[in-house]
Amino acid sequence: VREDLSQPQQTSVATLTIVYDHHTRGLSDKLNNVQHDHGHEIVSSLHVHLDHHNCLEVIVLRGKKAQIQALGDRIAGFKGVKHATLALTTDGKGLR
Ligand code: NI
Repeated sequence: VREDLSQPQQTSVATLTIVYDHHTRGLSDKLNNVQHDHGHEIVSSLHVHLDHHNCLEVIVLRGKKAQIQALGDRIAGFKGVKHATLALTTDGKGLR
């Protein structure tokens, strides 16, 4: 997997986990819009309402590693996103 991920053009699969406050003005719209705009890279997402303020979202991404990382960084940088972690793996084709 490490070998696969050393190539920026390699197809990778990743989960982006974010925790955010849905009361932050405009954030829910922004998250929704970016996921619609990147529908070809975003495979699925799971949303958990943690408490009155906080939401957890796990977004599954697939695409070129560099693009996936850039998209992850962009979402992580949205105002109101408290924590973001991107876990990269491969599509498994190069693995036995
Ligand atoms: Ni929620």
